[in-house]
Amino acid sequence: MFDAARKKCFTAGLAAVAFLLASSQPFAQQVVKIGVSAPLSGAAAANGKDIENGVRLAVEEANAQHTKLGGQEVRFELDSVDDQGDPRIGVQVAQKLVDDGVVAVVGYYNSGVALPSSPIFAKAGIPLIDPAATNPAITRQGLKNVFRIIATDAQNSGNAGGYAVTVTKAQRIAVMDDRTAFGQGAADEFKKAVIAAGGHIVASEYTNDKAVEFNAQLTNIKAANADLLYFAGLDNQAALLTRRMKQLGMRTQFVGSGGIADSIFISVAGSAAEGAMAWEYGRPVESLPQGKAFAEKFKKRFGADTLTYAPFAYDCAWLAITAMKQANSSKPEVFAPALRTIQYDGITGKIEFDSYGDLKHPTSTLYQVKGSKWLPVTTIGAR
Ligand code: ABU
Repeated sequence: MFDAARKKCFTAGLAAVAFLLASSQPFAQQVVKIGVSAPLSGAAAANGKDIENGVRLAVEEANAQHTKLGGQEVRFELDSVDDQGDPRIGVQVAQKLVDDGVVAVVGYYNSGVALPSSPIFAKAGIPLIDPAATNPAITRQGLKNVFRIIATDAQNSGNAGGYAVTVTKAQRIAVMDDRTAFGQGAADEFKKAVIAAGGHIVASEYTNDKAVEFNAQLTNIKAANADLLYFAGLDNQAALLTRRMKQLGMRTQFVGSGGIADSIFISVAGSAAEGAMAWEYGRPVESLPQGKAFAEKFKKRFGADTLTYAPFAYDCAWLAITAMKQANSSKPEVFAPALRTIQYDGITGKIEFDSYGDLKHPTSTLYQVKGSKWLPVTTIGAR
């Protein structure tokens, strides 16, 4: 009898504790979701993972700082989707992020995915911050709250075209692209800049982004006696192209557009990588004040070096979090205006936006492979 009473009392106590815990919910941490859309599977998965991990690191740091908004501690949560580098999937998973209640999104890797997906966030009033996709049109769609913290292809490939004529003094320039929204646009910007600088395009070729064989194009480029080939495509394909150029005994200087100067290119190209050049967005991160520390903490956290875009993705996430802190709110309609006027010292440099949401002071850097390493040659601002 005595035991039964004790048991009843114990059960009632448990119920009271459960009630207290439940009723304390209004004071629990508020969850703030930051979305990521990137290719986490398929050919570009390593670049997509790099972007995702950049954001993950920022989110973990912000949580360790016990960030408060509106007087209440918040917990940032990464909500990551795999857009597979496919525009159709990109649109579907963009809607999923909106439905999940993300307050800001870091994306994209592929310009071809960013272009049809970005209007979904604009319509929902959610800021999109782009760490890697560089087609100029992404920020020229008349959409509110689309930002990009990386030079556009008009800037990067524009710099490349001018430099090829005026500094490299290439006399006979060939261009090849992968027909993606990125590659074709970058090739066009390069050609415009070459012609504006008084240079000569002697061959204009294209492939598709899945191709692994380039005999027809390289035969034409060789026949045109080109002294420089500008390839607007991505790392893995660029590496296969340089291997084939070497097999064909071509002495044409290879110059890549953004998305090539990474360890994937070096490992796939092998000895054909030596001497290759590529124009990449921004300054060499390790030369920037916080770059070395970032590289060390990234390696410690993920056991691997960053590929190319993790520092940009990290800055995108911190930019969103900083705007929330400045506005003291995680509501997109409240903190988005802070993004438009923000002045932020990031891992990748000073971030400040023009009226389109692009960098006010973009830069790009020419790299060359020497001793199986990409080394910076020169950094220049936008034309
Ligand atoms: N900017 C290099 C990544 C590829 C793209 O923009 O589609």
